[in-house]
Amino acid sequence: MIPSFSTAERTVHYPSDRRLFIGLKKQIWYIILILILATVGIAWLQYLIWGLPTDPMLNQASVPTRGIGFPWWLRLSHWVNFFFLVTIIRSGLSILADHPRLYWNNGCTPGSEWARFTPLNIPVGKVWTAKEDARYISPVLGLPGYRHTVGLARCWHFINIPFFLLNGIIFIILLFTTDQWVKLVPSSWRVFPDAWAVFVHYATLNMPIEPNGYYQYNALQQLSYFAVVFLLAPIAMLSGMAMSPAIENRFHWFPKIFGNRQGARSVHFLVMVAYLAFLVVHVAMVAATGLVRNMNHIIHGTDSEHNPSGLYLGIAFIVFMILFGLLAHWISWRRPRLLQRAEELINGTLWKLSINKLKPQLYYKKEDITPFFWPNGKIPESDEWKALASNGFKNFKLKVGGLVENPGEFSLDELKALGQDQNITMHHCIQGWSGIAEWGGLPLSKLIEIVKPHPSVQTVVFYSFGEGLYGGNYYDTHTLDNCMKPGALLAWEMNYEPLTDLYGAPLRLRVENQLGYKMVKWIASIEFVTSHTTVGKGYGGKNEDDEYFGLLAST
Ligand SMILES: Nc1nc2c(c(=O)[nH]1)N[C@H]1C(S)=C(S)[C@@H](COP(=O)(O)O)O[C@H]1N2
Ligand SMILES: [Mo]
Repeated sequence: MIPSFSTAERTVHYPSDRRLFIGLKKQIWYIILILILATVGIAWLQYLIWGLPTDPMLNQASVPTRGIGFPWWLRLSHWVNFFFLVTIIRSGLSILADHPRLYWNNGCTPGSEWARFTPLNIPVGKVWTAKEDARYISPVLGLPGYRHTVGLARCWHFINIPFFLLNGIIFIILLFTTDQWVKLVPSSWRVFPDAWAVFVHYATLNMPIEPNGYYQYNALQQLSYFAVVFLLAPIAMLSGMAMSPAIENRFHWFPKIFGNRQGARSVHFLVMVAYLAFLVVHVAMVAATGLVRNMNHIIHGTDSEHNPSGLYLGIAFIVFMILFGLLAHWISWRRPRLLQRAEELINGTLWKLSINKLKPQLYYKKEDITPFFWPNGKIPESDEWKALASNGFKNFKLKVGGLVENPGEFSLDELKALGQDQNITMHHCIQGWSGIAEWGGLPLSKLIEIVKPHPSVQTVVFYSFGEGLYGGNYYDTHTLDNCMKPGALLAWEMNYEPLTDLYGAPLRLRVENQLGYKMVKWIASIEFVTSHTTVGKGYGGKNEDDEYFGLLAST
């Protein structure tokens, strides 16, 4: 089922260099080593010196009478959760591959990453864009896989999230309105020493007495299930939200929960690793501690040791997941617009009603400016732009038109005479990197005031001199409303210097509650229209048209 790529797509999505590479900083290996020594190592020491601790099950007086069994809602939400988790993780891997580096610093300085999934060092003395840095990931692992498929991967990731969340909320409500919480929530601090005792058993390969999961879990099992529900899920959500430009710009403190925005991205990744580790151990333990009985628990809700139908149905569910994976692959490559439209309907609507309403606040200081700022996009190759660039854009005139009372053409000097703001803000690229820079330029609100758009205008289109990834003019659109928000600028200055060619000279856009792809560089003209659907292919921008990015870029 290889998708039918055009030649241009093929070079992007299916490059000749498809090496898989996982590289961790030396310090990370030390941390992993210390973690192993502090758990398995100490367990062995304890075992060899003092012998096995008492199995907590031996101290147990009676079998619990509450929280027994596996009611239908619990079984259902378990499998629904598994389904969404797999889809979210697979699409998350595709997103990760688009900027295959993880950092703890906001500027994503090359070389400072603690983990990287690319064998390439960033070449010096040559422009290396974030898009060139994207890596291939097999479509067996990633959804949709291949290279630079972040648009479709985000569709899958985000469409699933509201349902994943809803399933979790229903589960928690039912957990606490029934007896079932008793089984999952530890009721005494004893759970910690007991869990350790169980761990020492496992780690030294002395299998402890397993309670029948129908009635209760062992202490370690209870603690890990509890952590998956009450720690991993909330941390995944919070770290995910902390990456949203709309949220980061409004609530400066929010990403600080994780140190900073890249800390949030790193934690988001580590949560995924924790989920995967849990999944592997969980499945192994289910198999090792009475597969048939355990499968009957979670499929039928019965405690039968002999009837294998629970196991068969469980396997059938895995087959269903694989078939769904194939369907998802087919949809991704044969019906991508369907996916894009579904994402806009579900998530676009949600963002429009919530975080997109937030107004950015300007709070970064000069000392926050990051030493590095990834470049992206193709420098214009048109003769027109080259001629303008060759004499410092003295002959440049920004054309502003469309449904306005006062259309006009403005030279850089004329624009500068209209006003200038200087803002220090964080840039969030859809690929995952960020950077903080100062931007100086004309507030869009001032320009809008002067040209006076017609009341029917909802959308502002920014056309570039440059081309998109697959050719054709780069452009993007913004709602008039977002253009009026604090920080929205037509910038001619970056870090107190005139904008350089690489970063978008003569003019580039800043709309701070949106992702980077909305911030058109090398702006040639601006048009006021009633709707984005009348421009280009009608999806709201060059990346929206060709790469299935979202119309709203608040997350
Ligand atoms: N004309 C044009 N503008 C563009 C792009 C592009 O490819 N062409 N890429 C966008 C993307 S994806 C990002 S992240 C930012 C990158 O800006 P930077 O090069 O200053 O980091 O520019 C945006 N503006
Ligand atoms: Mo980007």
